[in-house]
Amino acid sequence: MKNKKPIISIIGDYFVGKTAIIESYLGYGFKINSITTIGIDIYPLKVKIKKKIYELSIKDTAGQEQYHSLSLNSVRNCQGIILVYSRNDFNSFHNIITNWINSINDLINLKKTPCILVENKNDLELDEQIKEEEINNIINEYNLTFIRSSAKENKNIKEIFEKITQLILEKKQKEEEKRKNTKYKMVDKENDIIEVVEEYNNIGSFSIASSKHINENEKNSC
Ligand SMILES: Nc1nc2c(ncn2[C@@H]2O[C@H](COP(=O)(O)OP(=O)(O)OP(=O)(O)O)[C@@H](O)[C@H]2O)c(=O)[nH]1
Ligand SMILES: [Mg+2]
Repeated sequence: MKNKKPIISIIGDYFVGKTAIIESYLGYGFKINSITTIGIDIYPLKVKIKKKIYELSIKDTAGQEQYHSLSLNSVRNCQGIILVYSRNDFNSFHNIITNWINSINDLINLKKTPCILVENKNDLELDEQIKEEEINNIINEYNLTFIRSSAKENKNIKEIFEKITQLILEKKQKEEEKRKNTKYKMVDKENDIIEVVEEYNNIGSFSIASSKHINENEKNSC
């Protein structure tokens, strides 16, 4: 059995504040002149829920157009997704609903993947806002959790990472329940991740079991 941390991809257009959200969570402070992400940066990160600490691996992707296919590909082996748009950039919201979501959904089943939609830069006062109805349409269609944040003011940043961890734990619990109620048993298979197993060691980190279903006939050969 392989032990791995759950991987979360953070995705969205250029300049919406993806890196700022991660750095704000990690306590690195807020940079007005940030450096654009090139390729993918990986951040190890810890989340505390109900006195237990979980370890996650965050893939901070690049929003610039030339990196889009690389950023998209990062969702293939992840257990959760954080989609980010910026409150003052209607195009970044529009791109979530017209480009990012459809492209992600071509690669994985988004409705079955823990996913949070984040509207960042909520410290900015604006005359015109993205309509609630449009936001609701997309969150209802894809089962998304919606959070408004400000990396600048560190508002709702902790909540983003706590929520995605909770969603992953809930998914794992549901899968375990389903597994208990089936006559099939689980076997290990690399890169076929369908189960997240918590090992409550002293730091409470996750491990992930790679597994697949086999039927009764196959059992004997195992
Ligand atoms: N006012 C405000 N500005 C923010 C906030 N978050 C990020 N910014 C600013 O937005 C700009 C872009 O932030 P980044 O975190 O680099 O954006 P990104 O999404 O990682 O961009 P790429 O790496 O190019 O894809 C920077 O100038 C930040 O200072 C926020 O919550 N409020
Ligand atoms: Mg970045």
